[in-house]
Amino acid sequence: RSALRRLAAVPALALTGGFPLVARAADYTLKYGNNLPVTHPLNIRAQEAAERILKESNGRVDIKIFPNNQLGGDTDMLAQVRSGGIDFFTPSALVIATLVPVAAINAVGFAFKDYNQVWSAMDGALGAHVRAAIAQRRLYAFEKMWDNGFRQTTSSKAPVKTAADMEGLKIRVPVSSLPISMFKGLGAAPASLQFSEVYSSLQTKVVDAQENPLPIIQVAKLYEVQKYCSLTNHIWDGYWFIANGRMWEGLPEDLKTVVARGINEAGLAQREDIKKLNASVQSDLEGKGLLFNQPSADSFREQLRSAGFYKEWQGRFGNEAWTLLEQAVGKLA
Ligand code: X2X
Repeated sequence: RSALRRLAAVPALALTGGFPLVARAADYTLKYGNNLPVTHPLNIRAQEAAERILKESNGRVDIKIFPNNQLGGDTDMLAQVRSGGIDFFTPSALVIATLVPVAAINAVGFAFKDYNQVWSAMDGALGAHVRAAIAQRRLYAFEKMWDNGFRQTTSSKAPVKTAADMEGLKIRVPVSSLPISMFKGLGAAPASLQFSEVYSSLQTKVVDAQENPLPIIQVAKLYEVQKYCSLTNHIWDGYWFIANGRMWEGLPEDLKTVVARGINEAGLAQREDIKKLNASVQSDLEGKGLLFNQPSADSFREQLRSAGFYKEWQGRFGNEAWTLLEQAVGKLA
């Protein structure tokens, strides 16, 4: 449950003629947990948002950030934001899909061609459809999704040049059924692990490969335990900024406005950060020793089609969501 603190400092103020001896405690001290290192743009912009919200609420809303899986892995944080143990969480679409299945729709393999398609879909009808599904689980999803990025494949074994190179590959994927189904469809041997376990599982060779956007490979130092990076661009992934529904409904309207503005505008700035980072991150990672290659998507898409991946997920997501996706990206299968 969120700490709703009363104004303990009021009597002190009265005795000192309005000069505050004790800093006034916030009315709402809210906890936000996430799975990323503090150096990731998501944490940098969230910190800025927290400072802005504290100021614009005149000290009434104080958001405390717990980055880098301090409060547990994704599965734990998802449970905590549902129970009210924490107030905010930023699960990737893949992760919140364990609770709200349609949320994985943006992660359908090789669907989005570029960021224009991504943001017009996620800020438009497809995103609205997912937010409505999230609301049904008594979680509030802020309007603007934050960027994770296009996911790329790294390995300590060999570069992935075509779908055939996926055969038998021991690859870590997030705890989510869509990437499991997709990598099985490609012939790989995927294993679901929380992000908190990725570095060590690569280091100890529990798995040989993983897949993540380049900024994550950079801030989590995965280049230290991987050798090859294949620019597969297989999934576009983003973070939903979500709040516990009861906490959100209980917040006065004026504070809801301040919090939503702070978070949504920080999300838009974070998208720009990732965009800028995307221009330089590959050469930074090359400097750190990762060897890059750029496969064509054709063999992967072909393999997924013949494995029945698109048909299966069209059925699982339902025609309404699938039609919204295809309106944004064109026919998939
Ligand atoms: O766990 C991952 O791979 C990450 C960091 O991309 C997500 O949050 C899904």
